[in-house]
Parts: sequence; structure tokens; C-alpha cells
Amino acid sequence: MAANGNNGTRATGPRAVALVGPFQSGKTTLLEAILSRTGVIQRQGAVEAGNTVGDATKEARHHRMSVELTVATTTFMGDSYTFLDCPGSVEFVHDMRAVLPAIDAAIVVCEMDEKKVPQLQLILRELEEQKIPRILFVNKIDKADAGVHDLLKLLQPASRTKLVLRQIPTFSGDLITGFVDLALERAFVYKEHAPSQVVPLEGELADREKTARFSMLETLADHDDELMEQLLEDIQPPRDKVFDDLTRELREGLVSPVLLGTAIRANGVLRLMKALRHESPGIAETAKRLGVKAGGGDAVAYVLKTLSTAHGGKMSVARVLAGQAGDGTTFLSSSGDETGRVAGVFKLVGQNSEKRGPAAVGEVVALAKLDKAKTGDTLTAGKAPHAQVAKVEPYAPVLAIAISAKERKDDVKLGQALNKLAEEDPSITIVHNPETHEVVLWGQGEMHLRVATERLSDRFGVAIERRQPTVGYRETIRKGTTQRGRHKKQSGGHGQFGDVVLEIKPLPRGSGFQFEEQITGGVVPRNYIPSVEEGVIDALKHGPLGFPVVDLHVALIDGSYHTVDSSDMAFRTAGRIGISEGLPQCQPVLLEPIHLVEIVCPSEATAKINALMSGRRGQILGFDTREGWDGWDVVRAKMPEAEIGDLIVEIRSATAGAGTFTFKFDHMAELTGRTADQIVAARRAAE
Ligand SMILES: Nc1nc2c(ncn2[C@@H]2O[C@H](COP(=O)(O)OP(=O)(O)OP(=O)(O)O)[C@@H](O)[C@H]2O)c(=O)[nH]1
Ligand SMILES: [Mg+2]
Repeated sequence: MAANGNNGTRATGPRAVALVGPFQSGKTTLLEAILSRTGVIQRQGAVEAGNTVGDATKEARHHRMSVELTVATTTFMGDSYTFLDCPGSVEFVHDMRAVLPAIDAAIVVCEMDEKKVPQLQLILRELEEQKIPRILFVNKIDKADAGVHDLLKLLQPASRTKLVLRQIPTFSGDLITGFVDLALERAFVYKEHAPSQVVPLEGELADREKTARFSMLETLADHDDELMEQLLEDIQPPRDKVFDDLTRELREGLVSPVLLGTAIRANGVLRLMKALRHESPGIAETAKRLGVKAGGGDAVAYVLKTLSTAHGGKMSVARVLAGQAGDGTTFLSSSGDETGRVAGVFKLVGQNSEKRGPAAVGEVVALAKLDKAKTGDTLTAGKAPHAQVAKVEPYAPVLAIAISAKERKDDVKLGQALNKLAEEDPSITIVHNPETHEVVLWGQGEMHLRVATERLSDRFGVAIERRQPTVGYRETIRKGTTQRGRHKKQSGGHGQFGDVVLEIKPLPRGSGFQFEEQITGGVVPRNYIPSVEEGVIDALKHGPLGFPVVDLHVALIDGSYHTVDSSDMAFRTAGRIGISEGLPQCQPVLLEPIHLVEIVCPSEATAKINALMSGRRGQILGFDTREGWDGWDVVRAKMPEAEIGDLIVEIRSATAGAGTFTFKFDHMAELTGRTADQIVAARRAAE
């Protein structure tokens, strides 16, 4: 198939490009290099020195890693580019996932590091599924050795699309000192913080170049018959044709080019920018990919991140997918709700926001005061809602902590802060446990929750205390009994009198609580019976072991009353006494929640995961290959809730961060012996 007329024509208009990749691969450093190369900043800062444009929040600086998205807009050769520097840590992956629908292309920053290949695979998977063009940037070439020859062998397994090596490194001894661009057929030596210098391509290097170029062309020819013929007939394809093919095949998702560089020295950055400029699609193609309907010129925008500014204002970082968005634009969400009226359009460069005029199609800006807009919303200024261009559900949380305000007076403030926290980061879930009165914060991992609590104090001014959340233990009985509950009080004038006989019987697991009345002859008057049941329920909230009691049947079989002294209160008390005195005779036993756990992990970690599960009282149900995932397994097990607490921490450490799990309540199981005794003792001590 010959290149058609559109191919090779440069996309125009503003671009949105995400910097993604495994943890610590150098994305934020690369952003810094791009900003310095494009003149936004005078000097390139370093993550180590804590002076980069990205990661400028207190939490990011403190942990020396990206803990949220950084947005920075710059200009290169007359075009506007917004870079979205995404955190690499899997715990903050939602910030990346929410960004992806809005971008024209992704730069996947990676390293020559075998350990990081599974993570790379996860990221490429997301991009492949969303059909987002992607360029791999192999960073830290300064640290790579001669093994870099095997670059594709290492990286290809992570990608389902064919990788094409666009550049080969050149060496001086063991050090990589430059590269040959295989499309341009030109050799360069790296200069620190300056454009690379062209050097003659000759001798042994020219031979290496020929071989590498041929294999690049072979890959491209898989999707271009004309090129295939030229290669077979030993005809040199024209350079323009090669560029056209690179462009078309990148945009159509047939190949992913691989470029090299060293972000800390800004090496390889200009070539990367040029590849973006010439080869990445623009907003027209992206809007098509997303199915944007630009009816009547109304603005359509996608919200990729929500920020709470220091002064409490809300900003929706959005990409304009059609029309233009300016002050006064009123938006509707996909569900037809008014999200508010734009009051301020800002250009972002990290923490720096600069007021500007209306945003044109393709631009990424922060829109102020869209009070009801949420991350992931598709907004339209039209009369009818626009279909959601993408639906990004956060991953189910995997780790929880219980939190409370350090000072009681901050309780209300904490509630408000939690709302803002969840608005900024939808991968956090806040659950109020009505039984224990705990506020439980669910998140994606230890660091995620740590940063969340830091934000609560740094950004929203609420100091908090954190605890392990209470495990949902219950207790039940193993045998039945019949017990009288009698409440009699003669205090001055009016006395209190209630008298009941309760028959208590165990029920099968999962039955809950049943109450039945079997009163004959009106020994307990009808109107008092609901109060007896209430008294029973009161007592069941706190059984002899200290936990809520479940799976039992209580029948009211007998009793007596007094015409003057009996009352609802008295019968409620009698019911409660009957249960409290009866249960200890029923062989109470502890119940613990057991969950069905499903772990996904790279196969080389499966044995470790099995051992880990068995070590935590897990019952392995089996393991399988993960469908559609070469080199991955799924392990299924049943596991007590108490052991799941920090399971994610262990899974991540056994899988270089790539493994994860989901869980679902399965059943309550009896727990006896030492573990049970310890739990009961701890409960008593806590009371
Ligand atoms: N040797 C070398 N080190 C680099 C290079 N680029 C980044 N680093 C170092 O790698 C570490 C991580 O850099 P970052 O830029 O924070 O990486 P990142 O991908 O943004 O990290 P996360 O966002 O936390 O995933 C820092 O210590 C950098 O100084 C490079 O080109 N060469
Ligand atoms: Mg970073």
C-alpha cells in the first residue's frame, strides 16, 4: 500500500502529550529538559536538587517522586505543546489513566532495566487499548553499557505492537557518546545541555547504521508493500518515504518508534521534540479517535484533572476538543448537569498559573470555578449533553487506614477536606463505618495513603491520627439455651417490671438474626413484644466476646407482666438481660470474614505469591495463566480479612510493583485457638 496524500503532512494546532512510564524512569527530569530546551526555564533543575518545575508540591518534593500530575505548556517551533507528566508509581496511576483520553500521543519513558519491564508492559497495555500513538524514549543512556545492543530484545516483550529502533547509540570505549538517527541517516554526538552536534557517519559506524536501518525498514515494510518491493530489489527508498511511513505507522498504531537519550543532560530531547512535531497526530485525529461531535461550533472539553488551589478555588484542567472555551462559557456534563460557568482560563506551567484568553481547540488549560465538573467528565457548551468520550473508573482500592482529626474541633473541617481530597483524587474512597464510627480511607497503597494524609494536613490544614481499621469480626453460638430475663425495680412510687423467657438457638452460617414470638394466653401483652425484640437486638450488638452476634434464632416463649409497673422500657431491659445472661451458656465462638482474593502477577513471581498466601492463612484455590496476558498468572485464594490488611505491600514487593489483587467478601468462618484468644483479649483491652 502506497502512502496516501495525508501521510507525512504535519499535524497542526496545539498538542497534548503525556509523559508516562515505569516508576522513576526520568519523566519529570525529561519534562524539565524539554522546558529548558524550549525556553520556558533558563536552567534545567534536577529532581535531586528539588528545583524542578514538576513535582513541586510539598509532598512530591518530600518523597522525591511524582505523586500527582504535573501540567506544563510550552512552545516549540511555533506550536504549542502541553506536557502531562504522570507519576510512574502504580499507586498514583489514576492520574495517568484519567489523562490518556485527552492526549495526541504518549512518550513512554523507560530504561534498560529488566525489572521494570512488567510495569512497562502494563502502561503500554493501556495505551494499546485506547489506541494512543506512543513513542518510547529509552532514558538514562548515560548509564547504559554496551548491552544496549539488545535493547529491542529487552523491551519488545512489553509491547504488543512492533517496536522500531529509530536511533542506535555510538560509543567511545564503553561510554555512549552519541547516536545515529536511522531515518535521517546522520550521526550526532551528545553535548551537555546543548543540541547534539552532527559528525561524519563513516567507517565501521556506517556499516552498523546500514544494518540497523535495514531492520527498521523491514519492520516498516510489513505495512507498506511498495517499500517491501524496494527493499527486495535493493532500491534505496527516498528519505521522505521513510518519514511518511514512520508517521503513518505510528499514527495507525502499527509501530512504536524507539528513541534514546539522557534526560538529566537534555540529550536526545531535541530529536524527540522533532519526532513529536512531525509525526504525532494533532487534535483533529484525536477528536476523531474519541468520537467528538462538534455540532454548531459549541465547545467540547474533557476534564483530565481537578485541582484545589491554595486559595481554595477549584480548577478543572481540561483539553478543548472542539470549539473554544473562555470566560463565561457555561458547560453541561455528559449526564446533563450544569457544571458551572468558567471564571478564568489559565495556562499552567507546573505550580505556576497565568491568566489568559479563551482556549482554542486542542489547548490544555485550567478552567476556574466549574464547581460541579469532575475528572473524566466530557463537557459541552451546547444545549444537549455530549456523550462521554472516555470512561475512566479508578481501580478498586487495595489498602485502608482509619483516620480521625487530632483535635475534636477539626471534625467538620476534616469532612470538608476529605471531600476535596476525593475530588482531586478519585482513586481514594472514603467510607464511614456506622458500626465502629470509623472514617476509613481506602487507597491504592501505602505511599498513596501517606500522601493523602499529608495533603490533609499540608493543604487543608487538618492534622489527623491514623489507625488500623477494625476488622469486621462477629461472634455466634454453637448451642442453644433457654433463659429468663427479669427486670424488677421498686423505686419509690412507680416501679418497673418486665419478665421474659427466651429460647436461643444457633442458625446456619449467613442466616443473620431471627426473632419469633410464641406467647400464648397473653402472658406478655402484645404491645410489649416489639420492645422485647429491641432489647434483644441491643444485647446482640455486643456479645460475650465483645463483637456483634449473628446467626441465631431467639424465640420469646414465656413471661409475665404487672398491670401498673410494666412498660416498653421495662420489657426492653428484660429482653436485653435475657440475651446477656443466656449467650455465655451457648458456647460463643468468634467469626472472621473470609474474602475471595484474586491476584494477578508476572509468572516468575507466582511461586512467591503462593508461598505468601499460604503464610497468611490463605487457602489457595488454584492458579491459571491470565487470559490475554503472555507471561502472567492469576492466583485465586480464600483469605481472612485480617490478613489482607497489608497484602498489597507484600504482593508489590514480590512482583517489582507489577502485581495487584482484588477481593470480595465470601463468608464468615469460625476462628478458635490462640489467634481467637488474642483478638478477644485485644478487644477487651480496647474497651
Ligand atoms: N543517570 C541518569 N539519571 C537520571 C536520568 N533521568 C533521570 N534520572 C534520575 O532518575 C531519578 C528519577 O527521575 P525522575 O525524573 O523523578 O523520574 P520520574 O520518572 O519522573 O519518577 P516518577 O514520576 O516518580 O515515576 C532521579 O534521581 C533522576 O535524577 C538520566 O537521564 N540519567
Ligand atoms: Mg515524575
